[in-house]
Amino acid sequence: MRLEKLQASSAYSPMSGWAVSARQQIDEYLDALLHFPNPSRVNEAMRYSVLGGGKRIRPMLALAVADYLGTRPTGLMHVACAIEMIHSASLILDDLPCMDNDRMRRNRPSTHAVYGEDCAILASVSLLMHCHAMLASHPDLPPEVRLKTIRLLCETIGADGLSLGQYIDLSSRSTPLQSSATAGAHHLKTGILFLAAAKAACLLCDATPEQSEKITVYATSLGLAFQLKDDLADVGEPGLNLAAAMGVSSARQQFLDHLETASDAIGDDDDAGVLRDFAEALLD
Ligand code: GRG
Repeated sequence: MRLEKLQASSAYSPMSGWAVSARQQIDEYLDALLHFPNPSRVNEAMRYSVLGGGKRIRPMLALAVADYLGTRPTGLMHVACAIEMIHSASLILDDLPCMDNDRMRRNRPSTHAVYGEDCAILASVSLLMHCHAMLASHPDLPPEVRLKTIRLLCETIGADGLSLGQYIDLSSRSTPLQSSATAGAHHLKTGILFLAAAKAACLLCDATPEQSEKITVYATSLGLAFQLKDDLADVGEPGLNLAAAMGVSSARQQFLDHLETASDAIGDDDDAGVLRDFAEALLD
């Protein structure tokens, strides 16, 4: 399929009705999931980090995959929002002085800058626990789907997933990586959570193995393209940067290659419109 198709005008562009309404639904759902009758300081820090204006890309991807599969099962918003909580928990940790040491996030002070390092770490751990507990206890998710989803999320976060990606990123600051290893770390730091959002939607929507395979390739390529786009904008700044490691023009070409792979995976029939438009809006 030609790349132009992926870049065609988008009903799902950031300002489209679909995206605006999906984001609003996600924001409202997250707010309700993080309602604590007698909030402690840790609860406040959890709310501060999650409800602080993220783009909600990962939960929106889960909704877009479900739309592609033609169903929005009960429990989908729960799972989509659990993934956003994991994303927020990872950003709290990433901003800490022992990691990226960033006092600003989303144009406002990062969680530890407001609540202190102790409270920020506890908020991150509590968010991770909260999302697993709420999935484990969701009455409308069949037990097998609950178990498989929780396992998927644990593997995504753990020592072979996000945590490893972050460790590789941090260690690369003293020992620079080859570009092939940087690409692997990219997948673990960013792509893996895109993939988890897509796979979780496949689980809930009972996708066929063939559909799951297509969506896996699509989400993996999208995650890699997303991180490359970020790196292209950040060349020259400290930290792991694939565009800097491989050279800007090769990185641009690889970005287009990932888009093409994503586009080819889902094909060009009408059903794939939602995923095509989502990719176009994300990577515009
Ligand atoms: C135990 C959850 C956990 C994680 C441990 C700290 C860590 C390992 C991982 C962090 C990895 C990291 C910071 C990846 C960067 C991901 C990324 C591209 C963030 C920006 O995503 P956007 O643009 O952000 O979607 P918004 O603000 O829109 O949500």
